[in-house]
Amino acid sequence: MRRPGCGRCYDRRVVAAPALGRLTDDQRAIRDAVRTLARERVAPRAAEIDRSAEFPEDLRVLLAEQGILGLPFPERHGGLGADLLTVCLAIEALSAACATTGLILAVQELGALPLLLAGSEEQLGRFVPGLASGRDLAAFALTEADAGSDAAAIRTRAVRDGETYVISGAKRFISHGSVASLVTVFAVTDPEADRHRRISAFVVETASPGFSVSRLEHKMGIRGSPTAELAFDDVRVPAANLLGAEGDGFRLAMRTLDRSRPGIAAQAVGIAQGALDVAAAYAGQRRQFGKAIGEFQLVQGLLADMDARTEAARQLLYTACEEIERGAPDAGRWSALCKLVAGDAAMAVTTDAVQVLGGYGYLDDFPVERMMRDAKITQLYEGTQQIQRLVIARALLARKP
Ligand code: COS
Repeated sequence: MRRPGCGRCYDRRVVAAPALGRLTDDQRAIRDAVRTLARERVAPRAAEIDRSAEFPEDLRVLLAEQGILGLPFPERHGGLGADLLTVCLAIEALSAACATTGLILAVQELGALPLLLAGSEEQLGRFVPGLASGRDLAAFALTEADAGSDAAAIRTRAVRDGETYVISGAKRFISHGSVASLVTVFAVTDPEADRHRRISAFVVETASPGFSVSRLEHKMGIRGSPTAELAFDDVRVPAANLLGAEGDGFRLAMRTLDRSRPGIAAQAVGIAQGALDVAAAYAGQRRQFGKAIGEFQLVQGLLADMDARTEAARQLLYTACEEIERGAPDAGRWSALCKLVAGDAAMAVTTDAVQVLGGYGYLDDFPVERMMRDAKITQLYEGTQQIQRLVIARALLARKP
């Protein structure tokens, strides 16, 4: 059987979504710049990052140097002050080349959001410049082994002792937990309080004595992104690192996810677009029965459905970003809607991309099997698709008639 071209060269075929009239000139310029960077510098590294399962420190430095990690942060503390849609455009463009690299920006935003939403000026001044410059990475530590979807069930404790809190417990499934300098940790400060009032949020510096990474997970996809189990063995944190008031933690976690889930939707749209670009290029080249397989209507149908799913998810994502940014009262619903639709689109589109490539799609010579493995996580993290449905349905049922 003749090999249909070099598999790896498809990694460089991050083409692009069509231009969109709804974007501002600034948004379009940032999207195009990140897209070029993704095509030239990120895509050539994607297969090796997946194979080695090593965090791409070189690409973290690149994103920092290019100011991309500064996008979500206010200008007065060294960031670029980008709106949510712009951050998502950057995550989307990076993820079309490499989902692990797109996640560097998404997790930076997720880990920092509790600080950005509830931090005092003093706290912002202390922590944001390092994050905005990309010198420091942030992580978000809510989930525990027995508290995933039921986030209020966490057991990690924070006990006040003079001017410090002493944190003890363990966190699991923490993206960037082993490479972050700052981790936002959610812990129980008042075990007697109502389950949604027991929890508080703290910025923990990972250099603190008692903090350790107890294990790294071996994963199906996003393999270059370290997912860590964290141990807190009487970690002393200054009381000045408490975000908001004691008992605000659960609501702060929910408000964070309202704003961070679009980042995962953007990652999903990027993965879907990357897979569609490869599949369309392949269908134009691969010949069977004397013609390009793209000339067969069954293949055309696959490509058209992939495009429709990707574009529909993208448009919903952009609308959700605009709604959340304008302070829509049902921001949580918009956030859940876009992650639900985009995550499912990414899974379907990448699966179809493997189908278009046939047996070659199943080989790691081509990027689509990696994209299919990477897509799966977008249906799981930052709330499973079932949790997104629960959030959407609760918002509908809470509407006044
Ligand atoms: N913004 C502000 N407050 C919110 C909120 C939001 N988006 N969502 C809920 N709250 C408030 C509610 O208003 C409620 O307050 P009152 O007690 O004053 O009425 C309180 O928080 C509890 O809300 P709820 O009853 O909905 O909490 P549940 O324990 O039922 O949990 C879900 C709700 C399931 C939505 C939540 O636990 C969740 O999102 N789970 C998934 C967690 C997740 O995504 N984990 C991934 C971690 S990051 S990889």
